[in-house]
Amino acid sequence: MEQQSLNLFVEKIKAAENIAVIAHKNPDGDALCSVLAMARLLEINYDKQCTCIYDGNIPDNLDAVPLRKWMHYYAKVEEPTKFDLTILLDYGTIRNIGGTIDFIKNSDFVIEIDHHQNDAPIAHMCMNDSDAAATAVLIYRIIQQLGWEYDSSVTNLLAVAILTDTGNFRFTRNGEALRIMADLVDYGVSIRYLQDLMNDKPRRAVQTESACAANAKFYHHGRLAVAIITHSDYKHLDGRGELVLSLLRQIKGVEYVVLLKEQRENQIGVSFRGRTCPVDGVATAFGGGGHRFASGAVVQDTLANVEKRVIDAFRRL
Ligand SMILES: [Mn+2]
Repeated sequence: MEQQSLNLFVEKIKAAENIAVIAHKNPDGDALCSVLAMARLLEINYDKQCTCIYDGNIPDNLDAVPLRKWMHYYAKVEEPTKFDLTILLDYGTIRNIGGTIDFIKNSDFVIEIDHHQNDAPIAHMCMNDSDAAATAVLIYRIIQQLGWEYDSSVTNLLAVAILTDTGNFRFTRNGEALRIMADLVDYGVSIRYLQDLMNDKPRRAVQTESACAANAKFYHHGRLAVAIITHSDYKHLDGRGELVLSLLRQIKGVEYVVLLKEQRENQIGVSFRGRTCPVDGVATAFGGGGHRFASGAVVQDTLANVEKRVIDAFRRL
């Protein structure tokens, strides 16, 4: 992190009367836990009470993370509605922001801290690095550079963020996330405890997701697995349906996994996963984005059409 940016960051925090902390819509582990960790860090180090705001749904398996109750659904935020400073974390692109966009637009100053590839950042100041395995990694760098104090909620939150965004370290491309996790474990974090905390989903969610995996179809000599969650089952899905994706990824010969989620009529959420081949290009072709091996898009079309288009897109890969 550039010292100049960090100095301005601290200056803005100190001067702000009210601060919002926001991440992408339908927060995953990194988005949710980075928001909560940042809010707690500003409380510990600067005595600031931040407003943590989200849009969409928070997965059930993240219900027990520390400080979860600090998250406010955007439509229910009453006071304040105008912020001196917004810290925007782990959002990717403006398309992923959702209903919190007005808070961001109305803020006097916006600072973003993100590890997504993003050609059009929207903040006044960016502390981005797409080589970081998670946004929580960037927060840990800030803690170290600024010598911030932290506590066990912060370390547990950062650990959950890193575990979820790296797929339990499967997606790391360098040792940084592992070195940070080593520090967190030395501090007292128990990975087993955190895994148990996340493996505590409603029965219906696990059964819906395993049935969805069981009904998947396979194309292109078994290299592509396509699973579908229809609208009536969508409410039982936990977050993005990571269980479906992880089950199908375990099948011999499957290189790509695609999960189609009928969020509403003619609006299909698509999750792409690549085992060893990248899927960021195909997500971009569908108007989405994300990471090299884990990406997604939201497509306005019928379920049947999106299914056809997906099968066709992978014909050439
Ligand atoms: Mn992330």
